[in-house]
Amino acid sequence: MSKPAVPSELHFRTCNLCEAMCGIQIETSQGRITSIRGDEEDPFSKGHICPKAVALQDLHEDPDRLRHPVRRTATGWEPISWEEALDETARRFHAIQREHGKDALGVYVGNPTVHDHGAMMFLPFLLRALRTRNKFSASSVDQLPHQLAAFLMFGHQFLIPIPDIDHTRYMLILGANPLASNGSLMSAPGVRDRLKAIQKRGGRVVVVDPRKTETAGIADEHLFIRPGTDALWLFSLLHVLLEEAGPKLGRLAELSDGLASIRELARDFTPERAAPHTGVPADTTRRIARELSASESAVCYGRVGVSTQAFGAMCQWLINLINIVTGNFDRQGGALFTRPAFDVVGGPRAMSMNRGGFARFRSRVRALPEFAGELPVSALGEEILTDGPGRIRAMLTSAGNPVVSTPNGRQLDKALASLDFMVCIDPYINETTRHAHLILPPTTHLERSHYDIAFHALAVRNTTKYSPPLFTPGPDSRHDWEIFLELKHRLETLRGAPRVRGELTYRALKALGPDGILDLGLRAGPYGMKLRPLRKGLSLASLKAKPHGVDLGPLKPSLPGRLATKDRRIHLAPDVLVADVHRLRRTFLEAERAPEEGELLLIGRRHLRDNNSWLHNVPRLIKGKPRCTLMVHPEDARRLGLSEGEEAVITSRVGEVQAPVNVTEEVMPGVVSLPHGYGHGREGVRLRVAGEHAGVSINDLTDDRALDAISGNAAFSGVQVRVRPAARAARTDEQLEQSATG
Ligand SMILES: Nc1nc2c(c(=O)[nH]1)N[C@H]1C(S)=C(S)[C@@H](COP(=O)(O)OP(=O)(O)OC[C@H]3O[C@@H](n4cnc5c(=O)[nH]c(N)nc54)[C@H](O)[C@@H]3O)O[C@H]1N2
Ligand SMILES: Nc1nc2c(c(=O)[nH]1)N[C@H]1C(S)=C(S)[C@@H](COP(=O)(O)OP(=O)(O)OC[C@H]3O[C@@H](n4cnc5c(=O)[nH]c(N)nc54)[C@H](O)[C@@H]3O)O[C@H]1N2
Ligand code: SF4
Ligand SMILES: [Mo]
Repeated sequence: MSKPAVPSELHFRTCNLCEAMCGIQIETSQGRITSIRGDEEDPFSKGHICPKAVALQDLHEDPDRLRHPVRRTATGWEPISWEEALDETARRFHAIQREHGKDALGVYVGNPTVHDHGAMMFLPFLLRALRTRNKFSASSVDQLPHQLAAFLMFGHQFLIPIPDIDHTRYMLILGANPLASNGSLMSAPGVRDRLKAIQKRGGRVVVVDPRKTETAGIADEHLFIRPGTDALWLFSLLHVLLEEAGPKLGRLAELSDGLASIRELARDFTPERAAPHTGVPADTTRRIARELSASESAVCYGRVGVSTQAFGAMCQWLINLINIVTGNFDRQGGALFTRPAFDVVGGPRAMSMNRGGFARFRSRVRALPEFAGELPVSALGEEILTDGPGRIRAMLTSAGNPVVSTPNGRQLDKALASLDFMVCIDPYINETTRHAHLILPPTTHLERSHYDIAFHALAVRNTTKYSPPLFTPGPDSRHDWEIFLELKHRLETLRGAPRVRGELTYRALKALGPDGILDLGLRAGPYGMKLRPLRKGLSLASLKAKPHGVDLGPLKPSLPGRLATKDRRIHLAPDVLVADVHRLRRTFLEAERAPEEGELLLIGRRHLRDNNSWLHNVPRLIKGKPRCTLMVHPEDARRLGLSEGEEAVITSRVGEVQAPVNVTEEVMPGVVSLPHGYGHGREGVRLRVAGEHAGVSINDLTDDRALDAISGNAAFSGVQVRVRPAARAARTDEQLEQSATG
């Protein structure tokens, strides 16, 4: 039984389950949690939490969670010691790389990594020690287009403009549902109130989404858009802004290059030509452009729905351009860069994230471009399954569940099952880790200290907060960062790296740990104590003295100082993006191809009580009405002979799944929606509760060949599918069988 590290019974910390960074207050009694509530004194979240916060306790206490490393044997999973597990991992990776080359090892890193400063800080050390080019992560099923646009326009992959939701008078939201997701690349706890406050100030919220989401439900206006056509719509919006009102760059005019090419590019993208494809009437587009332009302040924001599509990078580029040409960039009420206390962009080199880099090498099979040293995860399956030199034969995954989170999950299942050796750093035996030879489970969130180095840098207000561990981890447990460091050290030793230097680095890093690095980063940061003890400012110690966190004020203009391009200018028209516009023209304008009659396009969705694939084992969150349903518009349901609650078979190029139908006007005609993160019914998954609510995986339908051609990000939005009633399918199969045998 773990003992509380802090004697008092009230503990203040930050929930790390999503990007909102809610302050929570955890009450314990005799080493057990008795309640989890919102912390009213947290200067950022002011008491807000969502129903997921209680999962922190349930995950910690979950009997299915692994407490020590396990090895898969012919007769099942067997516990083994940490020493043995770490030694074997390093030894097998080393042997496989020696025999088949360094790229024979692949690595996939998942989303929870970004929610743990230890993992974030030590991952680069591990990746360097793995020496492979076959690095993949959840970035390429998520925000890679944002990173690419930021890198090309502002010079750093994490110089991502954040909507100033608390001051804007007009917010145009595309492909995001913050009421379910609690905001993304826009950490904003209590986002519903923040959106309502825009309306109370006399402003407007407009949502553009193929589904009338919870967020659309509280907006002033909702526009249906045909999935995958946002780049075309955004271009037509830009067209009106440039042709009617004219660009209003203000002081940014002096700092930007490429406006003339943008005007030229936007010339033929009229709302009238876009309308048949997007489904948004031309006069509505013109009106929205006028509203954006006339508003005292305004911001356009687009997230997963416009990032995970065939023109993802273009969408993020256009969104930045719209904010710039309306004069809302780097300005209160518009889109601004943050100024975080631990500065991953402008801090000392050793503590900063790399700025990015594009297409310096390509994947072996399909020649997809790298970004920041990573390859698109859509290529992972084929890199394992396609013979030839450089084929991946061993995998390491950490905090990821690519079998259900990345496209063509069945192919990846098959690929992972064929590996010579696989190791997963993960607390659960799930759809992905069941293929592992060894699983190395880390400590839980409550056994670690916590600091959001990523999300403070992506938040709608500058704040900073440190959370000490709530429970002391047992002697037989390891943090993610410790596992990373141990593997790095072992691999380097096996390769014969200089012994003394290797040992010294290892000991120094171990002694420093994430909190040591955090302290150095805070001191060196913009609010830091700068190693001069008498000067006031932030350090780890000063943060520890403020258990609710510290407010550092609203987002403020920071240009040109914050730009990271070599010439310190904004690149409005980067070559890579400009060159891609012909693809948009070819796809829509030149073909003049309107949507096909009867075409069905699949989109995903998130629910407030889900968190990607890994909270379905929490009984308090999964209970209630089944959520893994296929939303179908009544007109389509009628045409296809589907009725409420009936099972439907959904088929795409890569697979087929079956789910109950929910007939609803929430989705637009021609669009169907399934949530992602389900599909726990696969053999060998050890999630007892999730197994009872298994659902099916949308990523058994999404296509590893459907990509944003520029960034390589998966294009989940608008997968072409066919849908038929399961009953009829069964009947036809039966009839077919009868006629075959008869
Ligand atoms: N409760 C909960 N919260 C989460 C998560 C979770 O799984 N559950 N996941 C976390 C993660 S990892 C992330 S990245 C964030 C994501 O945060 P959000 O981006 O807010 O996530 P979604 O709710 O998926 O919103 C995407 C929206 O895009 C719409 N959409 C789909 N296709 C298109 C299209 O072609 N065009 C347009 N305009 N819209 C489209 C969908 O209908 C959906 O409403 O959420 C985070 N927070
Ligand atoms: N169709 C479709 N697919 C999608 C999306 C979509 O909108 N539609 N969204 C995409 C997005 S935005 C994302 S971010 C990805 C997520 O993709 P992934 O990151 O691959 O998947 P998760 O479901 O977040 O799985 C997290 C894994 O980490 C483990 N884990 C949890 N906490 C820890 C920890 O502290 N340490 C370690 N070592 N492991 C931990 C969990 O057990 C689980 O196995 O999914 C993507 N997939
Ligand atoms: S909104 Fe996110 S950070 Fe806040 S309590 Fe819910 S899961 Fe945790
Ligand atoms: Mo994500």
